[in-house]
Amino acid sequence: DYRYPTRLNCAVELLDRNVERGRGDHPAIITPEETLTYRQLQERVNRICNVLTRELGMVPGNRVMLRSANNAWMTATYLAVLKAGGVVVATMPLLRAKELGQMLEKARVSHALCDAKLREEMDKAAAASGHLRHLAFWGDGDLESRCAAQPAEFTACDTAADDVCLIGFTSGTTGLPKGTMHFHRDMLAICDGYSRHVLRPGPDDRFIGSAPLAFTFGLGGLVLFPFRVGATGILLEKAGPDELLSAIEKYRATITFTAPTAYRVMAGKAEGFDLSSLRKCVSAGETLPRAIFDAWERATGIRLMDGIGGTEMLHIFIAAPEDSLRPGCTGLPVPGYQARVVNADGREVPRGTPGWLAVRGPIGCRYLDDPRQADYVRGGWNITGDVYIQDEDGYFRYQGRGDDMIVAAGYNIAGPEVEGALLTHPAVRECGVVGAPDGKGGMLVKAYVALRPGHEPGEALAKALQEHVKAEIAPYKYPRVIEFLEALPRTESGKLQRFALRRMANP
Ligand code: 3SK
Repeated sequence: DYRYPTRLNCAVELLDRNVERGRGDHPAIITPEETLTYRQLQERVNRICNVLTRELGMVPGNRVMLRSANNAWMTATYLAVLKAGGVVVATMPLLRAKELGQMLEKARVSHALCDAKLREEMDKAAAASGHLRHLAFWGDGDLESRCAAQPAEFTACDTAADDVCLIGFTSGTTGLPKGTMHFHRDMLAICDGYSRHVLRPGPDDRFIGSAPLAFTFGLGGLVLFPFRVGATGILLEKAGPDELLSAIEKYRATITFTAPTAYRVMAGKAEGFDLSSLRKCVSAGETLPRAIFDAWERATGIRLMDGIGGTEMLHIFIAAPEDSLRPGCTGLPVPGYQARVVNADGREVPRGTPGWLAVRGPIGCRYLDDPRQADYVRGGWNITGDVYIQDEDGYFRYQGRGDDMIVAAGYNIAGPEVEGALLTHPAVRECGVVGAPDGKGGMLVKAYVALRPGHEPGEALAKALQEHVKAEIAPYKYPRVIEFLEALPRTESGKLQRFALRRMANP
């Protein structure tokens, strides 16, 4: 049941309650640099709240951008913004100034807190912003010394359960990010839904994973789910498969949250590590191929728990508990959610027929000032971009993406955005970007490029174009493969036939 009191501050429920209930001395977060108990984290959060409200003039409802890899300060600033009644606008560490600028403007961000390690792009975006008034950094001693001068007590803002507390950005198919708004109660609902009913963690669990806290998959799996039960989140700034394996061994992690591609690599290296602490492993962010499920089970004896979620719905809404999971299927709707497969008119199709996945539940999909709301939310149902089949017995089976998004290595990448970056290179006349099989059960970003006169196709130019994209937008979006064409397939009216490119890329 997802009923909450009308006045509710999720930071109080997730953090302060642990101290009140005797978990004050239990580790809340462990990082390679520091371990903070619930009491120590509460103290840091309170000091940041005081900096925000007394020094930086933050008032309830202000939007605060956060920019950092996963570490203790990122967690503390996140909770502090929530506790002080602000609205978190968390950003992926790899984003560039252009992408940050779009978010600053769209969300009318007034304050930003940033790890000094990532200051370069933040400074550039801040200089161009018409809304940002206060920017503070940690890691260079600034926020640290401001905090030291503030009291360790703070009375939480008396927020409503339905006050917006998070604007999570998701890349749209056009590459223009959509902001999805979430309430204080939503942050608890994912804990009381997916986590409680499917994952079923206990207070001695230690959660670990690779997703940034700016991605709600990471936020839930590494902070909200453990905190709801007084458990521990292990945060790594660098969390490639090797770092993850070493950290599972070192910190005796019990629950992992990462993408199938990471499990594939880790399965091949697992032999060299003591992974005996692991109990449950969650796979999401992209579809889980059967071969990876089998490889992980062979390597660890653990059956991967697949799931599909979305920034729009905050976290996973279809999954299966260990005792009813079925390899090859994503699972069943999380208790409290409904899912169905619909046609283009929004009508449910017969079982076994592919169609669009539609979902509704305790968390609504609310875009920030975006006309696409009417396309993606119909009658309370969020129409996801995924094509699914529902089996006779109710299990949902993934078929593919139905739009221009490419899901590669756990990232959602909008083909048109990569095209936009390529087109700013002087050699590129036209281009199309689609997903292509990576030969290991996943997808990679592939670009088809036609050149302007005077430019020669070849490896050197392909490399230059890749570097150019990395400098323009978040580097993980760069095309891993570039194929040169004389011209791109177009309709009579001149529209790029992306489906024809998709066919070429997926022979
Ligand atoms: O499936 C996903 O991509 C996702 C997105 C946001 C939060 C959680 C998940 C699993």
